[in-house]
Amino acid sequence: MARPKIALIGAGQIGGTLAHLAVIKELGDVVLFDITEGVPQGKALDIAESGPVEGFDATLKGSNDYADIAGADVCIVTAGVPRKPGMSRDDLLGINLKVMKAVGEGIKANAPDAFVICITNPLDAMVWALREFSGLPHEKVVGMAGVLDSARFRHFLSLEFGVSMRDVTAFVLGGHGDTMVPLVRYSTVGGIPLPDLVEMGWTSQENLDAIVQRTRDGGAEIVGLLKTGSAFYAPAASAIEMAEAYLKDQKRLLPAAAWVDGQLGLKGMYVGVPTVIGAGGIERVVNIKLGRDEQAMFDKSVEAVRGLVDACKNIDSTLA
Ligand code: A3D
Repeated sequence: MARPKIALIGAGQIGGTLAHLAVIKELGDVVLFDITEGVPQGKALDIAESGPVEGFDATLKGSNDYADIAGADVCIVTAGVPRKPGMSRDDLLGINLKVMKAVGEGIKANAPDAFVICITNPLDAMVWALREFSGLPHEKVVGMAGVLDSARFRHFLSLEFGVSMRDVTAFVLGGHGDTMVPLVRYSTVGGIPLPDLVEMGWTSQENLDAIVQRTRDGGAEIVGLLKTGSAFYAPAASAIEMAEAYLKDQKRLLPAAAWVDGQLGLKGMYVGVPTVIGAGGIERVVNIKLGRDEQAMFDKSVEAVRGLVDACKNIDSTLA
């Protein structure tokens, strides 16, 4: 059986890391696409040359031609520009919307059967626009944010509790922005919910609140340190987890920016929710029950996403 084909649209910081992770995990053959000449070819060759040392069986190709993504099983989209210090994700909207148009048309023409994972910011609006431009089924187009935001939350919690990150589960919902909703009640250490751990004296409410805020600011913290771009190792690892869930039909329960139509009281929009990812793409949106405060935070986040989608429609009349 032929190896799956993974097309990475955008060969920048995240794109290169995605390529490396995909072949090390032997998820399939990789095509790195970018508009910049030489960069995808150089990164593909560099990673391919690590093959004899790493011992993976996969091919890599760099390209500036959409024809090379033909028949891809998975497309992961990072094309566009990242944040610089002082910028919000929303400041990227105008530039990256144009990029989504080109990418959406490229995928539509060459890889219409792919499972498409969008990473480009502002995430929830860009995944919506990418779906519109590509015309693919909603369940096959999804945004990566929740896995990353939850991973950040899990990392900070494991430091606080002095336990393995593997034993910390966490859920972050809503849009990928300042209004994201880390769900304390649904986050656990070895199955024990965080509010119980506060009662048990493992941490204080103040420390927990500070961790929630650090999670919300997790992207900005990295941007502030790097100064020349945004996070790329953890975002790439997160998207690879989603791609693997699809390619291996793992039915993983992962938070993702998915099309929600009916669940959580929402009608027809992309936002971060718990999903089941398997061979059908987004096979299920988990209709979790939120408490009153959680619902209020989620509603605020949903409004912020709606505002960004409206801004897209104002910029590009074909989207209205
Ligand atoms: P960067 O290293 O600049 O790579 C972006 C690449 O896109 C560059 O190589 C560009 O040449 C390429 N590009 C630009 N326009 C096009 C086009 N029309 N077609 C194909 N390629 C194009 O950025 P990065 O890899 O660090 O980040 C990529 C995106 O991910 C940015 O929008 C970030 O804001 C976003 N991001 C999202 C998250 C989430 O959790 C959602 C996290 C981190 C970064």
